[in-house]
Amino acid sequence: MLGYWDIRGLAQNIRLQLAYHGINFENKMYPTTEDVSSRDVWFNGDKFNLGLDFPNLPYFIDTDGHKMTETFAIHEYLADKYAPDLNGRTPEERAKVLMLKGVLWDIKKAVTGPMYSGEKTAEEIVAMAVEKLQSIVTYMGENSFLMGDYVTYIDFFFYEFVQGLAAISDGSFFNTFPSLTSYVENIRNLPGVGEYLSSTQSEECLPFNMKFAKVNNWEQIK
Ligand SMILES: N[C@@H](CCC(=O)N[C@@H](CS)C(=O)NCC(=O)O)C(=O)O
Repeated sequence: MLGYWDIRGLAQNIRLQLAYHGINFENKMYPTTEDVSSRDVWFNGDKFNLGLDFPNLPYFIDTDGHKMTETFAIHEYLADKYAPDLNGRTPEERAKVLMLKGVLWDIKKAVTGPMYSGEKTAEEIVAMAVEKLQSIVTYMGENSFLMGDYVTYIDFFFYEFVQGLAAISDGSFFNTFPSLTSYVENIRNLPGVGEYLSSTQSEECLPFNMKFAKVNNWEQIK
């Protein structure tokens, strides 16, 4: 079971990886309406009742009872268990995946903050993201995926990030980084992923951020 808010947020990347592994998971979603009390279902309900060591969202509870939180720990656990190459195939590759994880997390945090606070417009946020992502796009070059011609778990995270930026830029993000157009297609063509995205179970129609976010919120997605 994957637990998260009823948004894409930090969970869609994990949902995509689960789909890639062919796992038919329970997608537990906690409500986040504009009414703050809606979040009590998590904060005053499951949060401290599931036996999680470090209660947070997203969490993952495996069929054997193993329970965990932390987005990247979940990515790495699933990779270890179902497709270890997703963590990188050698110590050097694994180091690079970790490096990309650190860099992309910092950029995503920097870009997501203003979406919630409203201190920047969508255009300003995209401009900031473009500046920060230039090094990533250069690093990727003509690769099919971030690390080369093979997928790693950080691709699911980056794909989601790119999708979120495309959604608030009316596509201009892809004009700036045309190579990301084929990148997105490469992810969608991965086994399990395309099927998941086009299935009725797909959560792709969910908003990226919570309803109270000033940019990229429910209204803009509709
Ligand atoms: N370090 C955690 C951060 C998780 C986090 O910030 N979760 C936010 C949503 S993005 C939340 O609302 N958590 C619920 C809580 O604090 O109980 C991770 O990477 O998973």
